[in-house]
Amino acid sequence: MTLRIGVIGTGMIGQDHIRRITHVLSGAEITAVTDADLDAAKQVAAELPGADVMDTGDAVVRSERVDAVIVTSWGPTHEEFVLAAIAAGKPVFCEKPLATTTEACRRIIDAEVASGRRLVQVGFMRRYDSAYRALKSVIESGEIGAPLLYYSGHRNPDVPPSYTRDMAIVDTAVHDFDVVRWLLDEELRAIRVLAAKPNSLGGDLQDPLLMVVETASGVLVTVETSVNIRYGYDIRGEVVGETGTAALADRNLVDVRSAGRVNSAVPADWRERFVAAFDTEFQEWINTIAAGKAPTGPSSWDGYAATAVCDAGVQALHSGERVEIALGEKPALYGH
Ligand code: NAD
Ligand code: ISE
Repeated sequence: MTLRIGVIGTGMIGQDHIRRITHVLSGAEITAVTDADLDAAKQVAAELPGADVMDTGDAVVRSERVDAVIVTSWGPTHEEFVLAAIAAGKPVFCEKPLATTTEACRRIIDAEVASGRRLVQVGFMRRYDSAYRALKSVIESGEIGAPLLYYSGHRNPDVPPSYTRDMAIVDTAVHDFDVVRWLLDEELRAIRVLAAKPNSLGGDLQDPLLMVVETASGVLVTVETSVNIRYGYDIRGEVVGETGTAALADRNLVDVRSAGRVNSAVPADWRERFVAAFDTEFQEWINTIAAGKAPTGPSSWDGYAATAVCDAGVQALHSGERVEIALGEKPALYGH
């Protein structure tokens, strides 16, 4: 069966996902699109012979020609569309964040639990990256002993003028929070945020930030966000265990040695760095949903937990204090 997908939000990442589903992956087609800017949606649909342009996200969800929904609109709109998909009993892939407040994430969890089955997957694509998957295997193998420290470096060459200081946490570090929960298989319990000497290229932005996050078992995680670093898009990760360390290696296929120097490329942005991860993420989601199974990727609980760390992180940034994270009990629908 070909999975018929409706896309809400045809901006930058919406178009990128439509491209991969239409031209790279198999088993799915785009049958409906919408955007708050309808002309933009029409332009995207012009390249998609089978796609209807709908007036609203709600119409996409309700369309009889849509089996599953992708939400790639702005973060504050995610809750409405995810709840609509759950109400319609349709699987929904929501780009990060699941929602922009813990309360909104809780409402999504409540609705999904009430529906009795998992319908929601959140777009934390790092879990599908081959280097991160290899790092997780090393940790789980016990080869480096129990993890004690983890460093997560998240560097962007630049950010748009609309990027605010809180976004270093809620838009950028949200990926680091999710991936460390997944790598170490435990929740995060407290966060402190320190602002370094500001990068003069970032205008008034407090950049870089250094976050110190404690896991439930006491592993200390440092997250660095540097979002004006110019040289490229660089994602670092290193775990220090009791008897060894393991780090994401540079993912360049070729090191060039010439004129007394070693040179290797750095990705330009998240699209280039995670292109294969996004492809794997969507192919696995399409295969699972088309087979009539529940999604197996990051859940509403994962989206909620990451947003809860972000909320605490923003509070910690503003207050300078250590802020605790209380998630409450995890519903049985989301496993152990
Ligand atoms: P964007 O601004 O390029 O696109 C968002 C689109 O949503 C816009 O075209 C806008 O008109 C549309 N929109 C807004 N409100 C809408 C509504 N109510 N109904 C329909 N359309 C609406 O933004 P983007 O960079 O594509 O980001 C979209 C989402 O993807 C965000 O949540 C962002 O955090 C996430 N994102 C994830 C990654 C990743 O690495 N996984 C990377 C970039 C963006
Ligand atoms: C962007 O929204 C993403 O999700 C990227 O993965 C991240 O690196 C970037 O900082 C965000 O702005």
